[in-house]
Order: sequence, then C-alpha cells, then structure tokens
Amino acid sequence: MRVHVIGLGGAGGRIVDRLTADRDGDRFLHGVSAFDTDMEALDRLESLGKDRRYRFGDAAGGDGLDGDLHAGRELGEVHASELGRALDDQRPSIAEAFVLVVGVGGAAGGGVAPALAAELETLYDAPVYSVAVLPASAESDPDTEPDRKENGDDEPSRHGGSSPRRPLTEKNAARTLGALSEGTTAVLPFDTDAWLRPGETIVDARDRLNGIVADRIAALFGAGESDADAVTPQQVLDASDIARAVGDEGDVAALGYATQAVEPAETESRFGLGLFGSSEPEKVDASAAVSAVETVIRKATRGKNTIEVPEGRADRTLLVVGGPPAWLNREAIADGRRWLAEETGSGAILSGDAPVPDGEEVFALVLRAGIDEPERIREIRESIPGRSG
Ligand SMILES: Nc1nc2c(ncn2[C@@H]2O[C@H](COP(=O)(O)OP(=O)(O)OP(=O)(O)O)[C@@H](O)[C@H]2O)c(=O)[nH]1
Ligand SMILES: [Mg+2]
Repeated sequence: MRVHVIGLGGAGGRIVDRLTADRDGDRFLHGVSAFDTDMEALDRLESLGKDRRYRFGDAAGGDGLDGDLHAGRELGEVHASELGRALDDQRPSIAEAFVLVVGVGGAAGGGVAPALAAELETLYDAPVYSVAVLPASAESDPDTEPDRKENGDDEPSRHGGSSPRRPLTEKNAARTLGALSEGTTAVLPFDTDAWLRPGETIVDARDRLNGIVADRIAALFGAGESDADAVTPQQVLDASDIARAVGDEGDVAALGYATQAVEPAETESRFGLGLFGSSEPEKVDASAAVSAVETVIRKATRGKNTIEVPEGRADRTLLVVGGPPAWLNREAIADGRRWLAEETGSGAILSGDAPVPDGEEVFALVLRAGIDEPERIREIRESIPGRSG
C-alpha cells in the first residue's frame, strides 16, 4: 500500500531518514517527511532531502523542547494545519495511510503527534497509524547519573552504559501513548528496552535500532507493492487487509520479523554458463524452500517482536511471506498459516506474499493485534496516576 511516513522529533526524523536511505524509490514509500522544532537535529539528517524536512514552531527558537511535553502539545495545536500543508508537495491525497513515527518519551514529536493525526483525519479518509518508540527505562531511572546535556540526541554519554538521562521520558510516554491510542487508528510500539544490548546506550544503539524499525515498517507496508511489474503476488495484500488486521480503535499491534538468506534462483548462473544448462526455468530445491518458509514464520512469531505479545495470543493476525518467487512455496505458506492460527488463537489469519525477484532472502512478517497489554506498556501507563491522554 502507498503510505506517507512522517517522522516527528529527533527519533522520528532519524528513523524516516534511515527508511529513506534504505527504501527511497520503493513504491510503498509514497511520501516521507520529517518535522521537528530542532533545526540542528533536522540538519543532521543525511538521506532525506531538505525539501522533505520542515522546521516548525518559532516559539521554540529552533531548539528542541527538552522534554517539555506541555509545550509540545501547545505547538501541535497551533501548527497542525501548517504541518498538514507541509505535506502537500508530495500529494498526500494519494496516500492510502499515514504513518507517524515518534519517540514517545520526547516532547516535540510526542507533543505534535495527536494534533497532526487529528488534522490528517479531518483532511483525508486514510487511516493514521502511529509507530511509538518507547523510552528505555534507564532514561528516567533516578539512579542513573544525569548526563551533562540531558538530551538523547547529541553527544554520546558513557556513564556505566546507561542511556542519557531524560527524567520525564516515562511520563511523557504514558501521556503520548494514551493520546495516540485515542487519536490514531492503531499504535505500533517499539520496546527499546527489549532491543538494547546490555550496557548499550540509546546513542550507541540508535543506528541499529532505527534499521530494525525501518525494516519492519517496510515489510508491513511494502507487502502488496512489489516493484517488479512482471511479478504478481499470488496472494495480494491490500490496504484493507492491513486495516482489518490492526483494527481501528487505537489498539496496540506487535510486529515480528525474520529473514533467511537464500541462493538467488536464476535461469542463468551469474558466473556465465549455468551449471545445469542455461535455459532452465527458475528452480529451487523444494525441501529447502519449505524449510526456509517454515523457519522464518516460526522465528517471526516466536522470536523477539517489536513489543512482547503476552502468551503469543492475538485476536487478529496478519502474515506476509516474501522473497524470490521461486522460494515462496505455496504449501509451506499454507502450513505456516495453519500453525500460526493455532499458535495465536486467531480465528483467521490474513496473509499475503511479497515477491522480490532479485531478492537474496526469504522473510516473514507477523503482525498481531488485539493482544493483552504488554508488561512494558503497563509499566509506562502506571508511571502517571489515573487515565492517560
Ligand atoms: N530508536 C530510537 N530512539 C530514539 C532515538 N533518539 C531518541 N530516541 C528515543 O526517543 C525519545 C525522544 O527523543 P527525541 O525524539 O529526540 O525527542 P523529541 O521529540 O525531539 O523531543 P524534544 O527533544 O524533547 O523536544 C528518547 O527519550 C529516546 O527514548 C533514535 O534515534 N532512535
Ligand atoms: Mg528533540
């Protein structure tokens, strides 16, 4: 499906910058924008063209908001329609969905996200999905020595391997998650704690983490938008399948993803004469294909997801299997669907495939929605008394 992905604040901007570096030109990536109050953070992006970055909020004087979520919300109210207009050059009316990417522990991104979501929902009929990068616990841990510059996006700080301290992150995250759950179609959290390695700070890890987030965004929304006109997926996934899977009540959805490198299936060897003669149709060993498909489906399901899925259960599950067409073994995919239905308890598994003609890996993406509340989300929610929002 064609999406317009909007990175908000420092984390959001860096993640869409990475998405652009890896995927610019892919058909699913209809539009990309980065919005921040922080001029320097925007300037440091590398892959996203200047015309797709936008600095807003004169009141912030070109700086970040240092975690002041209240200020961020106010700027959101004032500037939402201006931000909506900043998309216009990229023909937002053609997008089938908007994806807001935001580090919910911050202020600029988390502050404007709810107002921008409301603006987009008023202007367009497309769903607005949010990708919510959760703060690391160490950021708001009172035992962590404060960083020189309480700021997650600058100088690496290395005090005992904890992340740079931003004391308000958890409370900000609780408020922004509440607002996204009310104001966006679905929330896709990314549990930073679960993905940080021991002793690693966010600054150390962010390139790796941003790559992980970008891959999953691409696998989900890229399904059904194969670039090769020649190859039609046998099972086409469209925007309404994704919409059905995630639901429209601001539910949390988890993404699992796994890949396995495979030999490209080619009619002619890249090294000149094909080993088995030159005009064989694409062929791969069936048992190797079955095994690759089965393995990636299991790993995407049982391996670490963007957020933990309590007991693996979900009301709704979507499966995407992609890779070189010859590797997408029909029976193995059908078996995988049956296995996944058992595993998740979901009544029906929505699924589609994503042929990548010159691909060198088979991948599976598993989206689960309608899940019990993950522990990390509960912890964040309980950091403020009463209801969040
Ligand atoms: N995955 C990832 N997380 C990040 C990155 N940078 C920051 N974070 C996380 O996102 C949270 C918010 O940081 P920013 O996105 O920089 O905040 P902001 O929206 O710019 O808000 P202010 O700087 O407070 O105005 C941090 O507390 C970290 O938890 C990044 O590059 N990648
Ligand atoms: Mg910032």
